[in-house]
Amino acid sequence: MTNALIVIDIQNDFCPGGALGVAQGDAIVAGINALMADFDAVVLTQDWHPANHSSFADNHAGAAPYSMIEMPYGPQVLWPRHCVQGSDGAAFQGGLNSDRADMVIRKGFRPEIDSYSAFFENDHKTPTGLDGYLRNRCVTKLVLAGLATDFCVGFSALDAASLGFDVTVRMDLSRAIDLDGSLAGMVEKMKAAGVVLA
Ligand code: VGL
Ligand code: ZN
Repeated sequence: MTNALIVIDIQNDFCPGGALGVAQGDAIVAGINALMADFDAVVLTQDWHPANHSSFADNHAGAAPYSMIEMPYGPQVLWPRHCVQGSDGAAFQGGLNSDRADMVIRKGFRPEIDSYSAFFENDHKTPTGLDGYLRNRCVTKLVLAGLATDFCVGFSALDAASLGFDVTVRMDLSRAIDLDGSLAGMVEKMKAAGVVLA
């Protein structure tokens, strides 16, 4: 059985001091680096938005960060501007062993649609290509870790399970934004989907 470690969005903007800093987001980096040796494949994801991205609150006149809007594909949280393509905020956190990555997958680069999941954009239809990459390498077992548990890690885990992968989320090596109970909600969804929470 071929396994892959999928490291979600360990980027400066999701770490303390960043535009969308997750509490203790940097505390998981050493543990993730240490885990890499146990895997056949290591994939890193990078949230990678153009400046005019529709998930940025400041691209919607009068909209407050963390408010909700209705997009053609469903409800969408409006975020503080983060992970703009090529910015320091979008770079991997400096301690992450990015040299070990076999593959870096970027997501959220279309202005009109956000992408939490590493597999599909938020319309749940547009693929990122990661499923094809993993199948091509005969990967069947995935372990996910990173930022944030209740958004990009969680939605990636749900999609991976529905695509038929054997999925574990390392909760100890992930940290949450926790917006209005979003962490508890995501934990329930992951359990219901058969994701192993470790
Ligand atoms: C994320 C909000 C917006 C994440 C990305 O990586 O969890 N959250 N963009
Ligand atoms: Zn984003």
